[in-house]
Amino acid sequence: MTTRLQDKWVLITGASSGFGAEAARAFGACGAKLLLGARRVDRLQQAAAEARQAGAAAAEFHELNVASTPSVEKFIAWAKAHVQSPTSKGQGLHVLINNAGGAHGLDTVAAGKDADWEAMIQSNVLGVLRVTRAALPLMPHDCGASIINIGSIAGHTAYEGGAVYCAAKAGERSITRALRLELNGTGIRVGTLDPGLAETEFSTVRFKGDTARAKNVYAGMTPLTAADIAETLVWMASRPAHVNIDEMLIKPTDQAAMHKVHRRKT
Ligand code: NDP
Ligand code: 8X3
Repeated sequence: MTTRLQDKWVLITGASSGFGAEAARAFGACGAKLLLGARRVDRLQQAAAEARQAGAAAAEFHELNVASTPSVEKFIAWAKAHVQSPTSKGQGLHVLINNAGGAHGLDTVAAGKDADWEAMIQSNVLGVLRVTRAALPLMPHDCGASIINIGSIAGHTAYEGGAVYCAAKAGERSITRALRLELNGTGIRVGTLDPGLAETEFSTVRFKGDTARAKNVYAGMTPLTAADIAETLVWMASRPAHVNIDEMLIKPTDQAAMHKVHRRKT
């Protein structure tokens, strides 16, 4: 029997754009109750409104910087007040999606910048650890709860200019694997969804606002969309409680491998 998401609390980090905002809509369409976090609160407000429009039973949002332990602790205290409120019937947090992250720069190691390296490790690695550590006590055992981390094809294959981002996503994969071992016996499912090229704000952030360069990443090919990822997240979280989707690599059909992308002449 599939796991029902109706009226279940779903926490999504990085819900202000891309995969996270679209996941809010997709879980909202299942009637879930959403807890959304990111640094841009105006964008969270928009994502929450769209999720309610899609059918969310609730869509709450709060500022979150996963690079800061105090910010994560404040955010999870806020989340706890929601999931343990008397009207919540003691359900707890049913789905945790560790999505916040991204790449900063495409410099070689020789030309790398400390600030970019630190931002990537902070959000993609330490952010996942901080949020998971704080949220775990809110998650019920033996009823199909899920932790789904967002990895990347970059965690499977290194590429020039991607040393730290690739290392960060490979780290996310190892964290996911270790956590699955640690939580064995609790009934909490642990998985990673690892996308290839997907057109979101990812490349604009990587290239520090250079939208022309960002657009060029997807030139002549059909990338994944945020909706593709959101739909897959809902599918993973709604499998029967005894089914754990460990690791899923999802790529555009035009991307046969990291370095093999078919591009049509435009
Ligand atoms: P976006 O740039 O559209 O979204 C990134 C999200 O992460 C934003 O909501 C941003 O919110 C949030 N975020 C970043 N840093 C922090 C932080 N320190 N604290 C809190 N929130 C943060 O890109 P995507 O939707 O594509 O990216 C989502 C995830 O998917 C990332 O982990 C990315 O690495 C991964 N990914 C992306 C792929 C792609 O090709 N697009 C492919 C594979 C994986 P805000 O700035 O408001 O804080
Ligand atoms: C994002 C995909 O190939 O740009 O994780 O690293 S890629």
